[in-house]
Amino acid sequence: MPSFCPRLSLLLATALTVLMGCSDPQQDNKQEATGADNGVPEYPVTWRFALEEIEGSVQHLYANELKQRIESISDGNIELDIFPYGSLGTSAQLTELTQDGSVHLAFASPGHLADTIPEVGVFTLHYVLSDDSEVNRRLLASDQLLTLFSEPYAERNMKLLGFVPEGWMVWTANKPLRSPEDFGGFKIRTMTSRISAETYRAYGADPHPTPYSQVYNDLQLQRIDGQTNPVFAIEEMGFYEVQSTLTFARPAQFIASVVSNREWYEALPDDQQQWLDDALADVAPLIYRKQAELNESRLQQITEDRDISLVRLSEEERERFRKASLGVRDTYIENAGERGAKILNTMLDLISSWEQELGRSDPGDRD
Ligand code: 6CS
Repeated sequence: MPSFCPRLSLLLATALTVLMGCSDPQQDNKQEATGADNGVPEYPVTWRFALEEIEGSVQHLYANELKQRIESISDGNIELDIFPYGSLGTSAQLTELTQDGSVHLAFASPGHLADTIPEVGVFTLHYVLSDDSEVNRRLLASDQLLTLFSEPYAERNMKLLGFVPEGWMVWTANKPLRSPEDFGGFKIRTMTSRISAETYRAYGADPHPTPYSQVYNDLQLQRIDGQTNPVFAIEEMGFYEVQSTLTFARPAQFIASVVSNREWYEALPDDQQQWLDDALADVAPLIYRKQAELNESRLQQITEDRDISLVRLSEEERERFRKASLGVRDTYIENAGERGAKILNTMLDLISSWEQELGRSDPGDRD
């Protein structure tokens, strides 16, 4: 398993120098990436897309699909340059690079982003999403939800381009985690926002918010007892090599947002904006299927590679966690205010009405 930290800062410094040059990065990058000097685009132009995950991940799959489509829809006029995790910086740094226009497109996960945009912390809350994957698909694609989020992103100079589900969060540890009591004093690595830590404090755990690149070493050196991520990530980051048990409690899905620099997006010539919108719309339905396939095949790889325990919680066990998690919704609303409350309530209403409409909430139909 590679360790990203030491080379990360050196690479980051080098990459930033290359990306930003010596003059005004925002002005230079806008002009360079729209190709619009004196209003006339000089093709091809290159857009930079920064990922929070390594090659082979869901985000990398998504970026490759987007690259294929944007390059074909634009007839080769747009080129997409993909920067996997480790080549530019941590999630928080990628958000800064997007805000200042050094990268044009990026992934921004709510678990890291919620200190900057408290409203997105809703995706770190447990037992909000449906057990029904079709309901969640509708929710994440709904215009109503995207509209509610567009202002909070815009206020931080980002344009929200869509939400991407990456699979259920799974707990890894050296023991089964069947009840909130099992979390008592348990040192769990969480993503870096305060609300991500609160979610586990509610179970009595001792949260350690850290960047993704540090998790493997912290597990190996037993500075933490466990962590949580979707299966594909547990495999590709090697976490399963240093943990004995995977507990499936389906508390939340890992949801990432795809963002761009807001000013850059708004300054794009109409045809470029249309190409981007069309390419994003093409990739959205595809990634639902691809992430599910990837999570499934990676679980098989893990079990073939190691004799690891898989623990699947019963509905009664999940219900105890759900009850213990409810107080964190109040903390979320305290942080995210009225807008956050509206987002949470809209999500709960939409989920409940689609669950009723589809009438498919039995566990057999779940992801
Ligand atoms: O746990 C994390 O920090 C990371 N997990 C995934 C699956 N993607 C990016 C994120 O930074």
